[in-house]
Amino acid sequence: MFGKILVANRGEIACRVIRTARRLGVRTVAVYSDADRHARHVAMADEAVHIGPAPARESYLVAEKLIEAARTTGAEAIHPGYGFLSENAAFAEACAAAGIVFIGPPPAAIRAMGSKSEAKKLMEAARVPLVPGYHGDDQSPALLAREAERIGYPVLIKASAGGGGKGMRVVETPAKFAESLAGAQREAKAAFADDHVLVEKYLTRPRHIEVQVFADTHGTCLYLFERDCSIQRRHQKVIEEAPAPGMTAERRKAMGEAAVSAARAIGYVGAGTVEFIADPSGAFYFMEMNTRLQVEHPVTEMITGQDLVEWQLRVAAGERMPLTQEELAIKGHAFEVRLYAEDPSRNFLPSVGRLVHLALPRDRLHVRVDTGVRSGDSVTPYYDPMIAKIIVHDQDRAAALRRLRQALRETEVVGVRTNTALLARIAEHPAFAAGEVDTGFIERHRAEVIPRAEAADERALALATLARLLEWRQEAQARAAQSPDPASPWHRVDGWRLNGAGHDDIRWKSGEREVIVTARYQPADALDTDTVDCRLELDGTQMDASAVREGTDGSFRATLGTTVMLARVIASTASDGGRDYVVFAGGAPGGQTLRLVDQRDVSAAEAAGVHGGGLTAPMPGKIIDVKVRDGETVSRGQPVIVLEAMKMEHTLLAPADGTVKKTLYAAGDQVPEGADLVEFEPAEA
Ligand code: MV4
Repeated sequence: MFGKILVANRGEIACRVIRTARRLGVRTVAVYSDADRHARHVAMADEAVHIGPAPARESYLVAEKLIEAARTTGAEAIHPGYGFLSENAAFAEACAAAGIVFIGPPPAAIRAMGSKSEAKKLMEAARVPLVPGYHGDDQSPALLAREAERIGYPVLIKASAGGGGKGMRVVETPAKFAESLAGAQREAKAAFADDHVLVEKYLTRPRHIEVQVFADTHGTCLYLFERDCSIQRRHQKVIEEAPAPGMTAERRKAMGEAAVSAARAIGYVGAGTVEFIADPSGAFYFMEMNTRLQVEHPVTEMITGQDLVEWQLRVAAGERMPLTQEELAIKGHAFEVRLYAEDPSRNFLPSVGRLVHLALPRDRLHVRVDTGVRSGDSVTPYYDPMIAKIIVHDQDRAAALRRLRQALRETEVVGVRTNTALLARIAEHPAFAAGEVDTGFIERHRAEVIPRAEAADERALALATLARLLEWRQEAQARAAQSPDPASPWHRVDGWRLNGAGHDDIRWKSGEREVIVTARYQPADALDTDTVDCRLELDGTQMDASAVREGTDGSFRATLGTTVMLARVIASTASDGGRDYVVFAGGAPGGQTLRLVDQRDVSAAEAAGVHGGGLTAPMPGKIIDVKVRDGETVSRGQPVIVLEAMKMEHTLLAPADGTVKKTLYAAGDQVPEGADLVEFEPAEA
């Protein structure tokens, strides 16, 4: 076993690898960019090496810096994690050339799976099932059209060099084939500098089922069963589970053996995943192979009781795998959800900012949380905005789903917008509970699972008001303590009025709605900072309300009418300077956000990046497409600019009907956050 390894990654996967290495007595070297100087993975490692500026292309993607860091610290091996250089054959070769073990597959295996069409040829030879189709070198339109006829419509045209759904076109009828082919070839040329395409039978309502494989250097190759990753949004996995709902033992064995054949066909070593697409009948077909450990590997670990990073370290050190195929078995069911900093109300645009408050479910028997951040850390625009993976396990799918719902109710994030509500709505959805999962699930149920910016409910308004009143009491006590006259009536906070019972009006904004909550008090003789007793009036209703502070984290025990509950309300200052109060209390997962309205409040439009007459960059990135011309008339919501940031494409839309006066950047330009991208004249101007 290695004495010391370098972890060439960041975030949760770096922390996860370090955790296993530490358990095995292997010392660890972390690497970090300027943005990660104080990151969790740096604190967890035995030593750490600075590798450059925040942008990944200047740090985590610079092979020489990673190899130099391993050399100077005496690390014998490098674990690449996932993403970054984990599937870069040249990096794997550079490690070997430097006498450093690359913890992963041989470079030739990485290359073999790098091209879609090459991979399919290898799979065909290994008798791994492929979707009926054509992936030959003859790319003449006439031949491709004949092949489409042979396959039978609808067909799918895919870019050979593509991936992740890019460069795919569904063709329903022969009449549309030529035009779709030309479009797909143009797109493939533009995106991948390679216009080769393949044509396949289009599978409707497919499921994404992948098989974890593992091979050592002693000729053993086995499978650790399957994961269902069909719950995706725009080719980003959202919820993964193992085993796959409805899987039969026979099909599990067939898929496992097909996956092992695929791995053997390319001389695989280490952890790998063979992805299949399955149609409603259960027939499955090779899609692609990932030559790395995947984000969702924990669900496999939970149902098999194995630590796949330990297996990686042992196999890379030349050891045999710890178990045989016969010794592996499935126990129970596991789910993983990916908690992302993204804003559902802005088309799931990544949401960057400081994690003012982060409360994740406690690690315990049935719950595991893999994260690379802590409260106070920031989600930056430089890297994938995943906050944490929440993994649950129990004896069967229904029990595991109950654990997942509870874990999501315990998840609290303030400071960035998140997809918590989306995750909770999917987990609560009857179709999901019934195991009716396929890649179209989110789109099919979008009205129920994609949260809208809804106004906070009455309970949230009351709880936020109680929190504000408690805050006032603490502020008043602090002022009194610093005053030469602590008993002065000016320090009272019971809404005292010269000519009437004490009351205060607190004004809230939630969604498009503004609400005033009036709090009426009984005269109090002493200033008590930890309790509030009042009568609340809002929306024409009244309720007796009280709060007793519990702890210092914003928690309090509240009584609203006859209902008693534990609530937590986190106040924070938003990027536009306004005060937001996020209410977490037995209700909407993800919390409900209220803006405290005071006269200095800025307009919502200014906060949303639309000001004056233009469109601004919501985060730093590269312009990859300008979809409008100067002088063009556009309608509200029309795509105007496509910006690449945080490994994703973001389409910026026209904020209103109007005219594009001038586009200020061209495709290929790098733009900073807040840069004006378009001079825009709203129609009503
Ligand atoms: C398909 C398909 C339907 N029929 N191939 C999407 C990206 C890449 N992983 C392959 N993908 C698909 N290939 C045929 N012949 C539907 C998809 C697909 C998909 C596949 C797996 C997971 C999510 C998906 C989302 C949309 C489309």
